[in-house]
Amino acid sequence: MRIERVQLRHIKLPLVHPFETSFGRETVRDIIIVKAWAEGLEGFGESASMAEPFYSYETTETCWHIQRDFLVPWVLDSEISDAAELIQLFAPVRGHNMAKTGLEQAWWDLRAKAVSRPLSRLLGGTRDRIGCGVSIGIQQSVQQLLHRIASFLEQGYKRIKIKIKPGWDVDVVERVRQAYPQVPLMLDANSAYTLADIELFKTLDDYDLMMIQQPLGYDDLLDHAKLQSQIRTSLCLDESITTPDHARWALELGSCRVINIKPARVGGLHQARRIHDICQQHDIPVWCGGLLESGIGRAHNVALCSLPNFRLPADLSASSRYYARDVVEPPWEVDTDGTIAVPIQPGIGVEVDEEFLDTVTVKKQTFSA
Ligand code: OSB
Ligand code: MG
Repeated sequence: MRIERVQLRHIKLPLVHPFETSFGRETVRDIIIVKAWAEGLEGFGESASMAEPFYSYETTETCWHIQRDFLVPWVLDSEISDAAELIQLFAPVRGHNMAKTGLEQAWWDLRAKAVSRPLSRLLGGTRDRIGCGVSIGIQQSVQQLLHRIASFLEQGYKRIKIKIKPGWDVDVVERVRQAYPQVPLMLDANSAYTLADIELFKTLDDYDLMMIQQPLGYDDLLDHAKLQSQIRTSLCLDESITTPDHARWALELGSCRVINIKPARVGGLHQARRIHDICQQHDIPVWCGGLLESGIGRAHNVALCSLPNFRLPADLSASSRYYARDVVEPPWEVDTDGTIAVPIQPGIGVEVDEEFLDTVTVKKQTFSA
């Protein structure tokens, strides 16, 4: 398949609720939506970057630069017959996985439409429904957190993930466990701690947590292995796993017992599937994380989650939990049983609302072969 035209748009989508983590507070999502044309078809992908380089070194500006000056010209100059070729084409650019993901996903959507298959099935997925968990940011008070947890459990979400940071950790977990002794619960520290905090993690062993995500350095594997060997609770890596090799290293070192896969973080669906396969071979479960994606990135995440080793609930919520209006039709809905249905239409399976996209676009550029 030869991509004939690519359009990049930087959108600003206001969040209905600010999202606070140990690294900062998000109120608007700055995302790049990628549209690509080939063989009379249109495909969409998303670079789920942030405005600031706090979760990852990439920003919306660096994504735009890397796409405009390198990736887009290369794509427009090439015949690409499978995703591995696309990964090879992009390989000279080191890192910049979010920039790569937007284009890679647009290619997958085109490919799935060209063969008239749902993206999930083209990837090798088998599930019809995906179990959803919810990731709850740091709140103003524990009272407010408990209130939000109650509301999400009522909506059917299957597990609760709460963000922690120094000063918002053990006491909060204690209060949550008092209120909800049984609820499947996990924590995400987004790299806010060091090995010097080991006693805190030993204390957290008493709270029957499903896992603790990325407690230590954002690019660390070794200290996580040391921590994992001294606590009972499973560690899960997010930020540290940016390539299939990192997944392999983490498993060989014993840095974690679970891996969170986000296509945006690892350079797209092909690399995400490779990490899924490596983990499956090691009998390590994976689950799909999120970056507050628009409905387009969410569609790619849903398709990915249909693969068999995605054995734990994803950070996938309904569109309305993030945005007053999503960029796709229909918006993503979570059923009362806490699951999202995998679309059966060809490609990503949702329609992109380009008229609405125009109203939230701050920059747009089209490139032709
Ligand atoms: O660490 O998983 C994370 C959002 C922004 C940046 C990092 C993370 C998150 C989330 C949100 O936890 C998950 C979602 O999309 O609902
Ligand atoms: Mg995380």
